[in-house]
Amino acid sequence: MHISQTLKTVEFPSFIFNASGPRCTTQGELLKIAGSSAGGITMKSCSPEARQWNPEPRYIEVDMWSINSMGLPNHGYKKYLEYAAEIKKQFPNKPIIASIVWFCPEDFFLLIKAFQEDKNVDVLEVNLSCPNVVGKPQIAYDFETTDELLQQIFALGITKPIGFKLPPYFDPVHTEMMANILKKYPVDFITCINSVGNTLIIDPETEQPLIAPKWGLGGLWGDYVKPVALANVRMFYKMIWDKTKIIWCGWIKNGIDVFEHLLAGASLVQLGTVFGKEDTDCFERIESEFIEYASSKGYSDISEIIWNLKEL
Ligand code: RRO
Repeated sequence: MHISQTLKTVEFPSFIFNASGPRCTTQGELLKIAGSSAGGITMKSCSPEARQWNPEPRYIEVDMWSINSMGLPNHGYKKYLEYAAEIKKQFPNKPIIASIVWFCPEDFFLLIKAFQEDKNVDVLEVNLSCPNVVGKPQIAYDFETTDELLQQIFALGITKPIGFKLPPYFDPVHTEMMANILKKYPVDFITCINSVGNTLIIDPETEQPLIAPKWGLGGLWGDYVKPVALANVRMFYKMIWDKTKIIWCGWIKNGIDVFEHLLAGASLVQLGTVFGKEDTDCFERIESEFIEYASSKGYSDISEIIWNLKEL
């Protein structure tokens, strides 16, 4: 089965790798991903200065779902430049994706320039959808601001593959509004979707929310989020397939989930919760489950599956 993929000029030996989220904050965690069968290494979303974790409990997971409010913990962007140098030294053939978060314009452009100019980072993923920082909105729900930001980003003269991590949209009219903005710029990829932001789960026994930060509100993943992710991938692909690739990030438990998302239009796949739970073994497991399932249906190349969803 042919499972390599490219983003602009960057080659991924496998289209399956980690999402910016669990187990990608420290240099040790990142090196472990690089040494696994993951096709690339996504680093934790970073800010200009280091940030601490939100207070506990900040993450609860059961079989069907997880809720998180980690709070964008990271070591500050300068550390991720150092980590990227070490990863590249040991694993020169694995692409490194820097995940950059928006706080205020000056800091944001400083980070984008730093990763653009760095010789070790291969791909820039701009996170426009973190739901867990008090007082900071999920930018990609504000279409006007997103348009202005993209205009300013591309004015910097970006040459590396660059993409944007989006929140879920629940109305195709909104998907279309965002697609129309993306189409104005040379966007190489979008990552669909971030968690469903600002949800609340209550424990009736204790009469408390399950997580502490932000009045109990947090980002939701789960079996019932997968159809939202699938719909976002399908609708975006329909609107922007000719110029922008889609990375799917959205509750993958097994190889068949991966197969479904390729059918909906994803070209690459990021693992989040499952990676948090199983560690790097999940990359090999899910890749071989996918290969077994796709081969049993007669496919020999992922390009034959992408956007091959049959109409009813
Ligand atoms: O760190 C987090 O709390 C977090 C981030 Br940056 C994000 O983009 N999405 C999410 O669900 N959690």
